[in-house]
Amino acid sequence: MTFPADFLFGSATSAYQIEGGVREDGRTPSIWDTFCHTPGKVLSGDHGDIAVDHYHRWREDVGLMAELGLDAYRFSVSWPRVQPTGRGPAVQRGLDFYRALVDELLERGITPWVTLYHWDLPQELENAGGWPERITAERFADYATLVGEAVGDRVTDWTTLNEPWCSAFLGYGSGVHAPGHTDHAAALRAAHHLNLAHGLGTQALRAVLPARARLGISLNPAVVRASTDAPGDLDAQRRIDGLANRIFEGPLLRGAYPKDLLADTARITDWGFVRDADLATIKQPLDMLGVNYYTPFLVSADTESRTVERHDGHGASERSPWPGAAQVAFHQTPGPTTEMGWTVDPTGLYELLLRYRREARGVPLYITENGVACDDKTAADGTVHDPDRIAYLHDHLAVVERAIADGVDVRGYFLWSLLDNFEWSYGYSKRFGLVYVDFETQDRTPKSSAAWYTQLTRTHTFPPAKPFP
Ligand code: IFM
Repeated sequence: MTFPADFLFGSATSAYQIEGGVREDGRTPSIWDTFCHTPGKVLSGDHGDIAVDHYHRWREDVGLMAELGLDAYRFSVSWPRVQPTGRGPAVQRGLDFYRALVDELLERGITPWVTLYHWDLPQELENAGGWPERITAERFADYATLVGEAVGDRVTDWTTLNEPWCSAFLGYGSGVHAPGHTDHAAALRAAHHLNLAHGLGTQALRAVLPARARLGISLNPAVVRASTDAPGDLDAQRRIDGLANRIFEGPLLRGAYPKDLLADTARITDWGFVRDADLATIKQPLDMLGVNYYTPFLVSADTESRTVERHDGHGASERSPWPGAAQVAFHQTPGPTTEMGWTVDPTGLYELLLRYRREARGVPLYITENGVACDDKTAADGTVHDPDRIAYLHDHLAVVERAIADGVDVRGYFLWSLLDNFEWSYGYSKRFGLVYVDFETQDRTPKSSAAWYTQLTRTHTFPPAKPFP
């Protein structure tokens, strides 16, 4: 077999991107509802009010997962659905949705992986200051307890946060994500309070979950490459590595923020919001680490002061998401690109797996997101043929296989995403799904990549694939 018999093949989604039903059963607005309904924030004025109607079609969707032969399904819980104001008791109807989903998954032999936070902060908590404020991390721990008590008897695998970098730096730095603020000091405060939320949330979960529970976090670490070996370019690489990676790895894995990061950002903040006990709280033992990977970054020193339009491939903004890095320029990495404009480069995933073998010694790794947006079209016979996605998946999974052969403890892969869905500030213009969704009728059609992935999940051996064009 190419992959070990117990290697987990799954797929992932997130609540706001698929559920819809935003005003049902007591759910209140999250920051993404507010952001989407603010003119000019999301392409074409798109929003997640209906999304792909998973809130009503979840049973059919679990049926699709079973047909695809998925071992596991990673989904996120909508905080404003289960605790609408972000404080106080849970709304049982909201929790019932997730209880039923978990039961159906287990019934079909699919292991549920719960993510507590994938960016949909209750608006009321944002009104009280949001992630730049410590209280939000404390609220998160209460919310974690509610979800842990509701499904902890049936869910073993938990991640606290998905991609806290995006919440902090796209949400409060460049403003291309909700809540749309452009304040670098607030972004750094948010990063710390997200780290703290992970620590407090992990403690809260451990207090209510059985001992078998496995807890972790999903990061979107950046593979940062310097355009030359010149000292200025290497310094740009170091700076972005600090802001993208070590700002999370430092406290999570070593219980300290990197000194160079503190120095790089000293003009923006004195980091006085970090209290003595916080770092020990954040450094909780991890049962697994989730790695999300799409594309590498290429950086150089930039001596010209100019508006950078492409900071990170997450959307254009006049404000960089990178505090204290005005002198860093981002360049397009050579190679073919996806519909997101992201360069296809599987070697970056291999580098990350080696990085975490070293940095997170002894912690099992899972790829909790990897996938590709393609220009998928329905053919006259109703099928959707997506050879480019097959090529992308093949090439990325091939490096996972290589890493395993090289002794890296990688135990699973969650393909982003199960369904075409709401791609944040790009609205419905980008399709990442294994399953094509007609956004008018909500009809679901598995693409040819779904058949390819099914064969892989069943045989643990690569079916044929053409190279990425
Ligand atoms: O759709 C997103 C997901 O919500 C977080 N990680 C990246 C994906 C593709 O942009």
